[in-house]
Amino acid sequence: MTLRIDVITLFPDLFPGPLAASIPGRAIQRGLVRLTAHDLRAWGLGRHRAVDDYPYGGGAGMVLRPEPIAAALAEAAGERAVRILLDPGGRVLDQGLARRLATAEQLVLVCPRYEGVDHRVRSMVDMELSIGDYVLSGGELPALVLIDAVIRLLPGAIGEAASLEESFTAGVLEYPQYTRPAEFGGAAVPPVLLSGHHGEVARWRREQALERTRRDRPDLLADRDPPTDP
Ligand code: 9D3
Repeated sequence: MTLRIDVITLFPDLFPGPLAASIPGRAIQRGLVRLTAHDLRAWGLGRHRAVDDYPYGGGAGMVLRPEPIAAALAEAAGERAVRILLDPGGRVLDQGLARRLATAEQLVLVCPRYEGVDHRVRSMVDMELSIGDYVLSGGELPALVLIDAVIRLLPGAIGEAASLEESFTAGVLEYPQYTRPAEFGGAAVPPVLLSGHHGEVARWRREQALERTRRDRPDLLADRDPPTDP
């Protein structure tokens, strides 16, 4: 099954951008996902294809008008599409939500620019999503982040072993990884990794991952589902 992703943006040239490389690039090439960027200006108003205007009540900057976005959504979004407005005030994207979005048939992403969109656009979408609490210049980078997070969850996007490991270790930080050389600048690779004892390696990695999580991201452990009984 192919996931359709349609992006509505004033800067369609930003797509696929970094998604052309590596894992998402291969997923696009293999047809796991069909990514289309639509130029919002195609639905602009009048001879100048206007998409924005001054805010009622005054204030700095310009606001995206609702009509071009409504027309773009009517054309790009199918019956079962999940319509998403990228917005700094939206729910912050996490791995659980990315997993849910990866099961959709179609995602339609609306990217704001300038001071954002007319408030009435919010009633045209199913959800408003942010990628974190910092201010960017528009919704395109957040859309690329969201698409990357979703694509790698599509069946066949990454190897089965990597996929299993990723879901098995979800909710804790990674264990420390090493490759050659066995000693670098006085720092040795932990001997257990060279021991060939797979059971001990697995236990060491679990302990290290939990320890790192407790120290650096205790919030992740608090949010985690309790372990299930075997
Ligand atoms: C005047 C108030 N500003 C909100 C903090 C207006 C505004 C600033 C920047 C409106 C939109 C933007 C552009 N940002 C996004 O479109 C955006 C975003 C972000 O800036 N940070 C994190 N996630 C996202 S999702 C979309």
